[in-house]
Amino acid sequence: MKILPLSLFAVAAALAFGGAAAQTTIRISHATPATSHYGVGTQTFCAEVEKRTAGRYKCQIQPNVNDERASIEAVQLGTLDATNTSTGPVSNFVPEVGIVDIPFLFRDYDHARRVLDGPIGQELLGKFTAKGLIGLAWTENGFRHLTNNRRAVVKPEDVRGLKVRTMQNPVHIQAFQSIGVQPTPMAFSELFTALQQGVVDGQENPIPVILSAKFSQVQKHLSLTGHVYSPAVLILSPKLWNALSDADKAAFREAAKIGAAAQRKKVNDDEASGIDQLRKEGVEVSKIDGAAFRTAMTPVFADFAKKYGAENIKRIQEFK
Ligand code: EAX
Repeated sequence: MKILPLSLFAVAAALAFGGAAAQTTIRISHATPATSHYGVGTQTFCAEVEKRTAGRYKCQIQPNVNDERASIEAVQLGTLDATNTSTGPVSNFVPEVGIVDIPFLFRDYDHARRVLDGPIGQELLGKFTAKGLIGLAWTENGFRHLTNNRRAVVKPEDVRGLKVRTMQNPVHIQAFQSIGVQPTPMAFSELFTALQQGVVDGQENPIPVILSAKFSQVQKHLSLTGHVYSPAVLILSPKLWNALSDADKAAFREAAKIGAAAQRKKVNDDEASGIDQLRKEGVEVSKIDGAAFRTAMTPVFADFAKKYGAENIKRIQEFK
């Protein structure tokens, strides 16, 4: 028997069953549990896609697929249709995106969200296309904070010599090195065990991730460093995107915006209740001297300005 490509098979099946519209299942991954901010955002996106295409598209969501770099690769290859991922590994694929990973670039959530939803964010999404990826919308991971098992970190000196897992992100690695941290880049999938076994002393992630990954079981200290905003992005494979009609493309874009809003709301909620929750789970929480951390990173900012353009950085900082 000749094996039909899946899409032809779907059409043939639809015709055989009286011409009902074919249904396509989108396989979409995210790194954290289904109940986390990524889960909420992805489920909302999927429900909206299904609704706005009258059920012609629906999702099969894969939570806990926690090697984000591998997911992006799979989307690029077309073996996975979509992923909702932090920008952690993204600049390895789309170098220009590294600019949004610069520490202390965004003042607060409002600033970050407005930049990403405005012209700068849309220009950056446009850069994905040449790399065989469709950047559909900015979702959100959140401001990252440092946890570790050695000591309460308050001042930049306190991080010297700490072995900290970072994402596979060149900007983060360089920034941490500049203040004396020993960065150990690894996939999120390896992190819990690495913390448990003491392979690294600490890690840094937004409150929603620290909560949903249950890091309180393996980390003693949380410092509210908020050292960098961690954007996330909904990425589609061109294979899926190019098969969509213009109307369906508009439906997907709208669905992605609604998904992003739901994900951001979950980040807000987790931020509001999460620190108390972590305290209850036995984590010691310290506030930090933010200005001192920013000053300690001054030399590395000059490097980032060279790499990404001082003007481009200023444009983000001054965006109203
Ligand atoms: O996107 O790898 C990370 O630390 C990410 O923040 C996490 O997987 C969620």
